[in-house]
Amino acid sequence: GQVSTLSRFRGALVGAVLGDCIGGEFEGAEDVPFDRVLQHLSGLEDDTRGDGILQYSDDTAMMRCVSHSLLTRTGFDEQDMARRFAKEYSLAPGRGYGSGVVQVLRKLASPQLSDVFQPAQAQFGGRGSFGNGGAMRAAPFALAFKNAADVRRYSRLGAMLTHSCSLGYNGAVLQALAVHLSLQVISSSLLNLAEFPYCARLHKVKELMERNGASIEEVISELGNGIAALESVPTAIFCVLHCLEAREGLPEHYGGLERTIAYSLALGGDTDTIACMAGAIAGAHYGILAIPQSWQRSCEGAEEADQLAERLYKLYHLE
Ligand code: 8NA
Ligand code: MG
Ligand code: MG
Repeated sequence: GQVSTLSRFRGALVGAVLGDCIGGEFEGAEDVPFDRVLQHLSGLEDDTRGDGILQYSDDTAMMRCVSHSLLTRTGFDEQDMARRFAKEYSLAPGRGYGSGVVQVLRKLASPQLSDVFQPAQAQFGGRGSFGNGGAMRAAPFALAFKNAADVRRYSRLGAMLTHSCSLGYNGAVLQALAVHLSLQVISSSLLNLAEFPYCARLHKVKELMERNGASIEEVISELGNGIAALESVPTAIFCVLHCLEAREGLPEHYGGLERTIAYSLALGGDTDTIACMAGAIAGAHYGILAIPQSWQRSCEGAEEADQLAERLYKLYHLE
């Protein structure tokens, strides 16, 4: 049946948190056989393991900051968002942040800082970070703004607080636009998101889709599974599109969202972040009812993400 817009909003944020929490298990692993993925996932159905057993990482920690800031300021406020990133990091520095971004987060904590974009610009000898840390937290921008131009503009600025390299912030724009499209139209339109310099990668996504049976190895070698935004945002989009239909190696009773998360983990590499991004896009497409209750219960922060999504939904309709 029809998936309501509210259900899509909830699916997007809850899907992102689940990808992060569930994907953390395999972060950095080289290749992850499907049976290990399925074993990990079926473990979530064990009621004796307790609620919130899987903790979230930097991906969700920063995405919460983005949501809270957009809600509190009823729009984008770079000072407020920067302050929230810095505070979150100082309260919980052990969430698995990238090794470069922590320098930015420390500088953002300084009350003397006037230009909140400056610390990011100083990274990596002035080139800025091309990591996927801007993209991993970009979903709420699609939930706060209605038109694509605003989603583009504010997701870019929000990413530039830590990622000033164009590959870093354009990855965030691509992720936010992918969620934006999934909230309203069929996901095949994701392939039209040829945002420079990502268009070559998106053409590869298209090619792999047309090959219809691409192996895990081919996906990894052609799209990547790393911490660079260029090697993970198009990969996440591929995971969603590839899992629109049933896939060999995955249980028949799995719906599209379960397939998407499982498949993202099987790629190995930066599994929490790729599953987080794919989870947001898939969640926006399938809606909250497609996400197993037991998975939601297992993940720290899933319930809060659900509430934040509902509040963003109200904000979105207020504009
Ligand atoms: P970041 O800005 O520190 O970038 C991540 C890493 O990418 C850096 O530490 C560098 O190694 C490299 N890098 C980025 N830009 C440049 C550049 N211009 N020149 C040379 N090297 C560069 O942090 P981020 O927020 O982008 O990182 C996000 C990722 O790191 C997420 O996956 C997150 O979960 C985290 N993380 C990943 C792993 C993993 O094994 N995949 C482990 C721990 C943490
Ligand atoms: Mg992480
Ligand atoms: Mg990661």
